[in-house]
Amino acid sequence: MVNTARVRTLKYSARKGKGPVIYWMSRDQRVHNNWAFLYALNEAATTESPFYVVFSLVKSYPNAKMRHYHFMIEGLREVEATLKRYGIPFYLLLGSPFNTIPEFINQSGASMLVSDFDPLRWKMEWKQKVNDSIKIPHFEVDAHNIVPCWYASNKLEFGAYTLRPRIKKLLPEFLDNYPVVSNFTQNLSSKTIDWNKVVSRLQPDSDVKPVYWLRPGENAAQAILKEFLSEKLKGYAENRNNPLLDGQSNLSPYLHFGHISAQAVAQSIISSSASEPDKSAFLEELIVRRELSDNFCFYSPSYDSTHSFPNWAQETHAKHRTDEREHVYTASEFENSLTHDKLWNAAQTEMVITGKMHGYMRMYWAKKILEWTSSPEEAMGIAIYLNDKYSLDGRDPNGYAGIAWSIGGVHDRAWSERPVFGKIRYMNYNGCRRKFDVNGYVNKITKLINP
Ligand code: FAD
Ligand code: FO1
Repeated sequence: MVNTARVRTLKYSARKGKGPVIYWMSRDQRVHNNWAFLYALNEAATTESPFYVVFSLVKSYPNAKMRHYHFMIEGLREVEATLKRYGIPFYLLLGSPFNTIPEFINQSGASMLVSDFDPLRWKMEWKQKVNDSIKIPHFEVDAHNIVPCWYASNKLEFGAYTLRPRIKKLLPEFLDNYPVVSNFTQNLSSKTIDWNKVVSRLQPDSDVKPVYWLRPGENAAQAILKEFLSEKLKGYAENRNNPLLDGQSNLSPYLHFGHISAQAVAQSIISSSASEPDKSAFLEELIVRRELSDNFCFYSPSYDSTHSFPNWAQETHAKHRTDEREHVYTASEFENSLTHDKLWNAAQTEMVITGKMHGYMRMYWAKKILEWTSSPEEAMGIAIYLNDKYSLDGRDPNGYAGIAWSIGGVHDRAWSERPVFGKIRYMNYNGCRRKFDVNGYVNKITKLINP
């Protein structure tokens, strides 16, 4: 029922007995359209074993703030309620997975562990440590990519142009239909979670407040998708790069936390009646660009450092390292929108206030950080720090790839050489003015500050 190419064995061990099958939910925090969930459920059903879902909530997730924990926990509350309806126990474990998961496995007498794929280093470290202290088989399922990351390519891809043909060829095999969960319910139950107590024990940094313009969770994600299909897909190819229009889908926080399946989104786009140019423009981003980011993080563990830049970019940065910078700002000047450039300041303010900067502005935003810092290393550090701290969709492979593209030419080619940037693709204020009404965007953001 689950294409075996989506599954890889992280811990070889014979499965003994009929103890519970555990789905350790982490990246794909949803019940429906989730291949990791379905694989574990099916393994339990075929051996008449109990099926439990667990989530290990860590206090110190890298640079995560109240804004992110709020969005995620609201989504997990919905997961708990949905699983209760299916009679599937859901356990929220507090602490680092390398302690909580082995402990839960021992206490529950589990016979198999299933987790969902995530190429981020700290996630892979979690799993390595868990594997070192368990004796049961551990399978990992790629429930995030349409074409499983390790199957689409077994190496670091140079860019969209090298990964796209591989994905296109495999799509028909992996755009298969999800089985419906309700055929597999079991009538077990788990203690209802006291979420207020969870949040008070978590005490996440409240210096970055939750946002309320996007409702978290699986149901809200479906509503956002429905609105995109009916209101915004038409004209997407044109509108998506204009920061004055609300032309993007706003799906990225839901995709980041796994509240919605990219495969299900793709299937609804493909079957919609929108024009080919609009559909292919969106699918290029949703499938090729997004799955290219996982390829980048999976095969380039230094994805959050300049070591991940291609050689031509490393050379050009080395050559221009001592170029005179017209402006140099500190992290706090950037963070507080205190540069000389009102357009850049507006983009930063949009991210701080709403938790989501417009996609076009993200490129300009990151490239100017390269231009106005004394080194590419410092630029990477500041861009990642600010993006992870304020963006709802931060701490994501798309972010590390997007910042490495902007600052280090990852997945891009060399352009005509100039000071500071060297051959890294350049973007400037006048280029933005040619594309959209800069003052209109600045005014739109100013209204956010004084509504
Ligand atoms: P839509 O235009 O509606 O796109 C739909 C989906 O396609 C997105 O949710 C995303 O999953 C995917 N997608 C779109 N553009 C890209 C892209 N360039 N690369 C990879 N996938 C893409 N995306 C994040 O999810 N988290 C981040 O932290 C993040 N940081 C970025 C930083 C920089 C400097 C740059 C240049 C890009 C970054 N992106 C990031 C990629 C992209 O800007 C966002 O995915 C997009 O703006 C999210 O808004 P949306 O879902 O409304 O976009
Ligand atoms: N994943 C977990 O398994 N446990 C957590 O406590 C957790 C917290 C968290 C906070 C902010 C954030 O942006 C992501 C967080 N994640 C957590 C990971 C998330 O579920 C995604 O899997 C990855 O960030 C995407 O690669």
